[in-house]
Amino acid sequence: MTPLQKSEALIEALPWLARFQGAVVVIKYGGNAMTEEHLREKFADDVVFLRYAGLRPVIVHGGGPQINAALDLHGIASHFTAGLRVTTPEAMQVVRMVLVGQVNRDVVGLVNRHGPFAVGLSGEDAHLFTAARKHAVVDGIPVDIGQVGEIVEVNPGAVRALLADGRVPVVSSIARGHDGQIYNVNADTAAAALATALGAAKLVVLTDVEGLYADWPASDKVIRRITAGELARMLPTLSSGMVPKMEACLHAVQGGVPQAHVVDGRQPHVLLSEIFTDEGIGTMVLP
Ligand code: X2W
Repeated sequence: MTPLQKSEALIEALPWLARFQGAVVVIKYGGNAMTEEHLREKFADDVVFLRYAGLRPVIVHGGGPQINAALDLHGIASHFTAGLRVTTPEAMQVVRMVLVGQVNRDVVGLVNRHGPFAVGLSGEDAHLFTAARKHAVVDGIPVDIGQVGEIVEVNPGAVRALLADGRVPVVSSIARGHDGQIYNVNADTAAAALATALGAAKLVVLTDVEGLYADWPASDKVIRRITAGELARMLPTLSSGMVPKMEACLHAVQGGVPQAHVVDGRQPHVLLSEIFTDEGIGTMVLP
């Protein structure tokens, strides 16, 4: 790239810098998007870039594959129903240990290579997420999926305080219940609930697919833009892994977040491409 081309690439970001100055952007960092070391570092670089550019990024992380590996080591099998982990009390201990004790620490550490920005918290902290037991229904039949939670209340005070202090909150998707139990919450769902409660300008879900496919598996054509209404009609036809991600985007937009995106975390610097370029990337959900 010539110096002029570099300058032009920077100046393309100007309208977006102006538009998102001070804006809260909730980023869901999926476990599938964090498997490669060089991509992890680029993700953290992007987050710190956003922070220096005057946005207020908040990370909600997943860790599905990391939980699977740990459950394996403990000799516990992994089962999913409708995209959600069937969470027995013994699995719950592993889920919490991996998300809060391992993945959260890793993400905080990556961001903090750049300075004292990231502060990790579990959804249990300061009543950030309160959940009730989720009752799953598959083909009209109720299915017991254990300690999986549905968020019923978000208290974003601790996150707001960290943002006001210039920090980057890094949140694990564990919730407390009014009943004294702890709950495993799908991280896409948790990110959407937090984006809504914070009045975020954007929700960006980083995953390991290019976006929402128009006609999977017949074609790999990605839908660039979709309205909440169109998405709601499409939801029942989606594959189970895609459902929590697209539901999260739908709920965030229905909850007042102006735009929600599903982007491919396997692409380097995908976060910057999404926020600062005219073309955008992945699938955008609009009201
Ligand atoms: C998820 C929480 C982690 C998650 C789980 O136990 O795998 C439920 O399914 P990814 O990497 O974003 O998939 N919880 C209830 O969502 O991680």
